[in-house]
Amino acid sequence: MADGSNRQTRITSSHWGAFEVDVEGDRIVATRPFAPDPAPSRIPDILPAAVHHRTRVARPAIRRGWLDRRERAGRGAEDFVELPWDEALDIAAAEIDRIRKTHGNEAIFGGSYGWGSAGRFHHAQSQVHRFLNAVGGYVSSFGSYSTGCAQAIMPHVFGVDFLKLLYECQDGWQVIHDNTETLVMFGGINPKNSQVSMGGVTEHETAGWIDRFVAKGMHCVNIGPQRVDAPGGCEWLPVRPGSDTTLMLALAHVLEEEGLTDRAFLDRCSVGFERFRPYLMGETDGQPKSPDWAAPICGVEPETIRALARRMASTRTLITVAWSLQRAEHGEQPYWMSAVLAAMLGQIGLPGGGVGYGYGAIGGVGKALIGLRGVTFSQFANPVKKVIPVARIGDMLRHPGGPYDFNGRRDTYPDIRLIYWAGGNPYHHHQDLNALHEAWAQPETVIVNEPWWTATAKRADIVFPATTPYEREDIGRSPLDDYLFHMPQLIPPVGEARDDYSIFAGLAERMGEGQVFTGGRSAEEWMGLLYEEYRGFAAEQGIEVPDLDTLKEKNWIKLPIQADGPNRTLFPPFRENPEGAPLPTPSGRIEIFSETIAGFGYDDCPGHPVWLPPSEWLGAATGDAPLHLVSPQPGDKLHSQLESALADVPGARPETLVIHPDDAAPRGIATGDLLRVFNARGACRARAQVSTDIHAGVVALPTGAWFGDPGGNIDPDGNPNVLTRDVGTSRLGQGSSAHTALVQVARLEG
Ligand SMILES: Nc1nc2c(c(=O)[nH]1)N[C@H]1C(S)=C(S)[C@@H](COP(=O)(O)OP(=O)(O)OC[C@H]3O[C@@H](n4cnc5c(=O)[nH]c(N)nc54)[C@H](O)[C@@H]3O)O[C@H]1N2
Ligand SMILES: Nc1nc2c(c(=O)[nH]1)N[C@H]1C(S)=C(S)[C@@H](COP(=O)(O)OP(=O)(O)OC[C@H]3O[C@@H](n4cnc5c(=O)[nH]c(N)nc54)[C@H](O)[C@@H]3O)O[C@H]1N2
Ligand SMILES: [Mo]
Repeated sequence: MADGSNRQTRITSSHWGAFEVDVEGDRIVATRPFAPDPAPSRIPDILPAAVHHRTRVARPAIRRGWLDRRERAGRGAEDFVELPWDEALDIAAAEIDRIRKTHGNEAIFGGSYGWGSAGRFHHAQSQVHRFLNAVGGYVSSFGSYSTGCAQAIMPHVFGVDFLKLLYECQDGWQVIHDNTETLVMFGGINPKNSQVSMGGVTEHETAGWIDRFVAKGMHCVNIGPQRVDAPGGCEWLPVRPGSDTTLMLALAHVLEEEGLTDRAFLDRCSVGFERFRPYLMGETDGQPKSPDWAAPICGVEPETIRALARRMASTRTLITVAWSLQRAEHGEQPYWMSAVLAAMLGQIGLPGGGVGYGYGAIGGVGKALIGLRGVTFSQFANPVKKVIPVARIGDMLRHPGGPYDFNGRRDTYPDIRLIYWAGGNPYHHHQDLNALHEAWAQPETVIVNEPWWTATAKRADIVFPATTPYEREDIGRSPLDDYLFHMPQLIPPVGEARDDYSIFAGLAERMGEGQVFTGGRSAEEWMGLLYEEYRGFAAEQGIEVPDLDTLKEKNWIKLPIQADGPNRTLFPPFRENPEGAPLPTPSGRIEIFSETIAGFGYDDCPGHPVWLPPSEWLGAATGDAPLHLVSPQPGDKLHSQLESALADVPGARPETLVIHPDDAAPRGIATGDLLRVFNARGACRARAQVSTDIHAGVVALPTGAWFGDPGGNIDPDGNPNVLTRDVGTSRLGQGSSAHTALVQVARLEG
């Protein structure tokens, strides 16, 4: 659409939703909300500044010490030499070839975790995996920083893949609205987080639904360290981070003591309650898990716990659990215990009852949609079978050949000589970044495709400038969303940036696998082919999707895939007939006690849920580190993306740390003060925001500030991962324990 000037306006899609983009010449000049979105995200506001930012990688670049002497030392501290594409690709291809021939493909780490960009063809992870498979394979990773621990524990409990549970077996918002009377939200349901969804969320509806729940009189309780984790109108029950399992146990104890447990449901639909009950009642360890026991641990009064338990037993109750609870040491326990509590309430399988995970974590959870196969680019099979739990990359680099346990198997870490990263930022996402920086010196070579000079790009040896989605054409589609987009190329590539596809095609060709990687097709040809395939799948399900030319013309369509009524795929039929429609667990029922897990013999994850205090929490606070740090997702962006432009806004950095007046006053801290946040692992700056919306003793610093340059003893912009601990959740889940950290805070003078 032209408006007389040379300004063009188009719609595109992103992880944070669709938006209008104004383009003048080769520049993005403005963005505006997409009209059909009832609650558009403001994240795109910063896009024009970010896309054309001085921190864009302009040309292929190779670190000087590596180029001259293949020197490993100096990553992150040395300057780069810019080279023409052909030369840089020659060097990288020869190096990958050398590593695979000398050490085998098991020496290449291509886990390459990260969100990259929305858009189905130019999905960076698919591209890097396809390339590495075409040249012999790579060490991959299992799970995610989002839900790695849950993905390990929950299949033992309900039998199904955790993501399938979320997306296909949980009630949609309408069913909750129509049936739930009490909504008990551990970790809240935060509309800030539901701004984003992998691959996009077009109609942001989470906030609207919670408002409707409150308006209709549903009792909504936000249980967590921060009031702001749920919208206004919800009751806030402050708890100390890491202690939710004790509150859940105490709720279960009240049910048992007051005869409120649904024994008939437990008998028909679960196994192992008789093994769990003696622990709950204190027969095995002399300690009943009563409200009086839990109160000083979690910070909730015994009478409040009793009243909540009675309310949960006497009304249609849905327990929801945020993903943050399992991104913490022993994160398996609150996840498993919430399922046990829901089973004791006996409402699993009833509309609007039972338990659900990750509502609000991303915008797609709760949208009731008919499952439709997506647009996917084949990654081929990986000839290398080595897989590490994704958040154990630091351990892998520190302990080549070292043993570790994971979900019942014992394995050894590979000896990694080359890391290839595309579409992620480990110097954003990993814990204990100072330790990662040390471990990062281990491989011989690090190659990164990135649009921006992130902390990860700066710690690479070879950096290839990648395009952003606005500089190439793509298809936008998420299985958790009911829109389909043609994402037009809006501007030419910035600098000399190339698409990941073209970068990998160039490398594959030099390694003799060009034909395998590209199949002889251009990106445009692939898109046409994959789109036709997708149309075919949709047609098989009776859903008509226009041809690509029509979609290009329309820019976007809404798909007729809204599901109505309760989701009946798993729990309702099981509840109706546990013998006829068993769960895919070993017993066919909900596993309150798991023989499988007990058989692993892990003291950090025994056969039924238990309270295991984390190594760092308020119960273990010290004089040096007396405050619990939670590091939630940032409200104004997605992870570390677009950060360099946000950081330009005067006063925006360092990041804001929320602190309770009781903790601020003795330290002489007022809102706006510059702070030093520190512990034995590191230190960063932050800007104080004193607020009663946080539990005393807890501080919150969002993720996403770019990790600074090495050598400094304080991270200037406030990246919380200089403070967090790099340990697995347990030997079972080995997920990230980002939310388990104690810190000290002081005013920074001068
Ligand atoms: N302390 C703490 N740490 C956490 C968490 C926490 O709660 N607390 N949460 C964790 C979670 S759940 C997650 S998911 C992770 C997120 O961690 P990441 O997903 O690694 O973070 P992003 O900033 O989204 O990184 C994506 C990178 O891809 C780049 N990119 C974008 N488009 C393209 C493209 O087309 N091609 C290429 N080659 N690159 C592209 C972006 O510029 C960006 O640098 O962080 C984790 N870290
Ligand atoms: N705007 C925006 N939205 C995002 C993202 C983003 O980067 N930006 N990232 C997306 C991604 S990748 C993911 S995985 C999801 C993550 O979704 P979540 O894991 O649910 O999100 P977090 O922000 O880590 O944590 C939510 C809240 O949990 C609370 N919390 C922390 N520890 C505890 C605890 O022990 N007990 C209780 N009860 N509460 C606790 C904190 O107060 C925190 O604000 O968010 C997604 N949404
Ligand atoms: Mo995530």
